[in-house]
Amino acid sequence: MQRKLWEDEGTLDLQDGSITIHREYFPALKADAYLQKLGKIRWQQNQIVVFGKKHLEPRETAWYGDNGISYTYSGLTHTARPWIPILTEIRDGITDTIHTSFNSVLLNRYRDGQDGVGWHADDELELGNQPVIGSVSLGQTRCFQIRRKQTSREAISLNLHHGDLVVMSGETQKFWEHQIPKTTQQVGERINLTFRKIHHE
Ligand SMILES: O=C(O)CCC(=O)C(=O)O
Repeated sequence: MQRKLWEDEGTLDLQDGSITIHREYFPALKADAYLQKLGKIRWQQNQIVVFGKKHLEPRETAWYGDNGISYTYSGLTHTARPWIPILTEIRDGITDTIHTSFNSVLLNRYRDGQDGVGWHADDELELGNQPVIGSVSLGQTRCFQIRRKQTSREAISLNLHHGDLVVMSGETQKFWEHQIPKTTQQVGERINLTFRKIHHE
């Protein structure tokens, strides 16, 4: 059930979490150039196991980061490829803006409306206690939904546009989950980058 469509810029105060949206963080021409370049990296569509059954993820992904960084979700361990200049440029800009450092980035490529990501929280142990996640949207506008874990089925929807930056912080991953639902609307490619800090013991 859709409760609210958030189209503004600024911070969505979740009480036990915080999501800040920087609209057009990258101006259109810059965002166009990033989209074009990132379309050409080596994308892969992984097979995941959900409730014992194998599925292809409904999107393509790529994972980059510092040497030795790996990340496990949905039964898959991803080993980071070494940073490439376009990703360090984007990473360093976000770090300057929000004063948070990142050692990895997970990229998602939604080829059309049939690609998406289901309800989840980025709450894996290796992300630490109150992870700060910087998430860049490039390409087609898609709806990003959040809802409180367990207690409510109501979702807050945010349309994420070309060049927007979303920062999730505080207890967001502990108490909230998010998704990019599939859509029957005609939408083209969207690339999302989520910058993260992985802690390896
Ligand atoms: O594509 C998005 O905006 C969200 C991606 C996401 O939820 C994730 O990488 O964990």
